[in-house]
Amino acid sequence: MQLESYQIADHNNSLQESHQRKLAYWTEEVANAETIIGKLIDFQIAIPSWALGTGGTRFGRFAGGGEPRSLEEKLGDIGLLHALNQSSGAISLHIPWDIPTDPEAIKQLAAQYGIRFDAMNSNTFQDQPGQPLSYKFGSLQHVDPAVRQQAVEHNIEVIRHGLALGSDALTVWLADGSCFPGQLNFRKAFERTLDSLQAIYKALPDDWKMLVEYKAYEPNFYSTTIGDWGSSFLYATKLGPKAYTLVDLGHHLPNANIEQIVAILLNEKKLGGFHFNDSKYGDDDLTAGSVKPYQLFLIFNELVDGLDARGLNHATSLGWMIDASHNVKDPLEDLLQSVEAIQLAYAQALLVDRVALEEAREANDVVRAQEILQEAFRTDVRPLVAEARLRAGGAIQPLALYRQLNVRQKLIGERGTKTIATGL
Ligand code: AFD
Ligand code: MN
Ligand code: MN
Repeated sequence: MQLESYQIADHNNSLQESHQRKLAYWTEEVANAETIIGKLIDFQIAIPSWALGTGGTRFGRFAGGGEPRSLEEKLGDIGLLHALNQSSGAISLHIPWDIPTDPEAIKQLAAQYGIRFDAMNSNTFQDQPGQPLSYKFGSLQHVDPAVRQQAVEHNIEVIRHGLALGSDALTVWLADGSCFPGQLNFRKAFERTLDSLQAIYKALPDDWKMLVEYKAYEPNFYSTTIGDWGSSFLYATKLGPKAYTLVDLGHHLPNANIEQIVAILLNEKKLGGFHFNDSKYGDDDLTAGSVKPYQLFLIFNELVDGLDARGLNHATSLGWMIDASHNVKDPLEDLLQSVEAIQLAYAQALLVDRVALEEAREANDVVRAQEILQEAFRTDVRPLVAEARLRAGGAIQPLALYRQLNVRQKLIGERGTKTIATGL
């Protein structure tokens, strides 16, 4: 299904008056409103191909209907999102779930929707049909060099697919680790993983980035070989200048201070990318900003501060991606909510009075510092984000329009109720 521009225009016309009323405060009262709107227009958030179907848990999966059955249909879904919000102009593919049969045709289709190819993801956490050796006991860390070699070659193949599509980054997330004390020699597992990563790094084109994702636990429950930002940072440092750490918000132990981790990695020039989601307990993959919006704001506060301190472009210096999918929402509605939550946190971070904040810090004025942050966080920036969408050609209220147009019903009509998205 394709959205027609008149549908967006009609929707925007019907909301124009109340939108302008809300926006008036900004244009009259806030000096940097125009700058913020410009930055919001530039800020694109990549959609992972695996978030377009119902995620499920290990206890079950409740498919919602009309899910994309192919890479072409996944691009179609992101095309819909992007038409609605003009902020989802990138896709992150997972190999082998998304191997394009005709890369040129896929590239053209993506271009029609205004979508580019963000980081490519390799998969050595599952065995694929016909695969000679198993990853049951790990991939890049495996005790058997033949398994490690197979996993290295897979990653190199992922780079090749990415090159054909115009991507410029490889994300490596490993399930490698151990389930029981005594199972693994930690030192050897670390060294073997480094060795394997080095072999992949050698095949990385000069203008590519390698993003090393860490995760505290699951599917291994005793140890994870790249389990925290420290080990990811070590690998990224040992690998070289093209390797960076990727922060997935759900991959920390409870109560970790993610904003501090982000600040330090960015300052050390080793922060490469982000996977946005939210969680209550662990890798819950919930909608960004749904549980801890203040934490999301604090993270963006450090991102804006750190990027500005190094004179970096907010939109292009890091890889921005959502990594969320679960059982109980329409995946497209969920993604619209996540993108909006990310934009709100970003806009609020842009509002922070950084000069005043620094002064408060220098004076040890703790109360004032908190007031400055919360002043920004408690400001309703929704009209600004809507205005950015409007100017870029999107809808003032993407979610409302999605529902008005019965998009999901139409997708079910086209694809059927019992479709399964390729992937997990
Ligand atoms: C994992 C990681 C990740 C990986 C994905 C696969 O967050 O980035 O690619 O799930 O579904 O938990
Ligand atoms: Mn992730
Ligand atoms: Mn995850």
